[in-house]
Amino acid sequence: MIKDLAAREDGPVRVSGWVEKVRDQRYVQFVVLRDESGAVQLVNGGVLREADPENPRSDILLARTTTIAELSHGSFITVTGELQHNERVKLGGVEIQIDTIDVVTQALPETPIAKDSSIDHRLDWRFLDLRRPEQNLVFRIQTTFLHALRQVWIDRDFIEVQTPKLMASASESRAELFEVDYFEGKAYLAQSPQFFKQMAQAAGFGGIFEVGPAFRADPSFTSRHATEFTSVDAELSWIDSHEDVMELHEELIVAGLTAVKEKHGEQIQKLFGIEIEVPERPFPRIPLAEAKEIVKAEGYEVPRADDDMDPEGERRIAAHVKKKYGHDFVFLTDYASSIRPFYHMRHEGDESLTKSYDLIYNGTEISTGAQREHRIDVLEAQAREKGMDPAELGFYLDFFRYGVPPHGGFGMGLARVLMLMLQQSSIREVTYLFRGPTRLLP
Ligand code: AMO
Repeated sequence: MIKDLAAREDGPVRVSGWVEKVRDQRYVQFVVLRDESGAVQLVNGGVLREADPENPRSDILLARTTTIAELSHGSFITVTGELQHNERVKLGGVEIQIDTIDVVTQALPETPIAKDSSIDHRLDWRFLDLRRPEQNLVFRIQTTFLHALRQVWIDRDFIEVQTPKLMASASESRAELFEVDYFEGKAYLAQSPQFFKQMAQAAGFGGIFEVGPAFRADPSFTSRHATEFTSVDAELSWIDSHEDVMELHEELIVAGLTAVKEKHGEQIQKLFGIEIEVPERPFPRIPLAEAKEIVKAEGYEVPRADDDMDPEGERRIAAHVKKKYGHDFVFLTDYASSIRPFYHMRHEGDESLTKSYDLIYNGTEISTGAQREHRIDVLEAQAREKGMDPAELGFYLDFFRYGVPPHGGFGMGLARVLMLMLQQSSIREVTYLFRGPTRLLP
């Protein structure tokens, strides 16, 4: 790998990578070669522009000079040569004097995207866009983040599950449901593993987690919505309230951000110009009604008749929390039953509120979590109240007829976490292949 060259001694080397830049000067040619680990400067000191009968290596030198002169940006080449340490070389303090060069695949001469191309145009050419070092870093960070979360789950003895993405019913709002032909009938793409996470509780699995796709037929074009996204889900039994779910959630976030900072902090600083902040536990918790009062007192009235918080309200309460507690995260708790799904447990003594929360990171929602209603009669009543079809829900309701422990969990949008962590303008920048209402390609 190119990043390892600086640590090697001078001598013969063989490297492969993509041509990033060619400087073809009269007596010397330079090539910047990049692989996924870094870049190195290649030098051709033996430039020969026309045959020299006096020179026994004339053919070789001429061919090498021509090959380099014709290299297009993005071509993939393999080079052998002499590695030399040279302090004056800015790129890693080493260069390679080229001996042989093999053009493995020559790229078309015009690269279709540039750094300043629009996001939509870059997404058309996502494989080229992903060659940028900062894009490569995004997915290394994602790998590290998920690995750290998995470690927490494994340490807590959680089981990993893969739930089906073809379903016979909706689990969230019917408005965002993708319907597909399924032989003689219809199926729906899973909006969330919700029902199957809960099934694992009825099955006696205790703590479980899943990292998998979720689908939402959401026609919006905001910076934080996709029609397909990776959902990070967990569910656990024997909880007393949603507080236990929030504690697990905090532990995961702190572990994930600590690992990212330790492993990639320096690179993130270099390529994104930002410092990763690992939050202190516990994260602030504010009941939603109180959060609305706070933003109102600070001059913003949430324009929602339905008791929910709007994105501007989320930004404002996050700014308040940052100022008051120096914290990037806040749990907004106790959402109204009227705007939460039927499976959320309601507060004893105040049926109008649920034992639920949203987690806000740098001003945007990244997660929803809750204690679930496990008492079948209450659950059935709540489903009826929300106008759900009991015939479609029968299989789910059965989970609660044969003994099920109190349980709860959360779902978290992976791309949203990365977007907010790296201060990116859209989840499109941090999703491997974004899917939206007008994007099914590549
Ligand atoms: P919810 O619908 O709030 O809750 O989704 C959980 C989290 O998933 C992410 N998310 C999305 N990300 C990108 N594009 C979308 N269209 C999109 N929709 C949702 C968000 C959101 O916070 N079953 C519950 C979770 C639970 O209670 O366990 C659920 O799906 O980051």
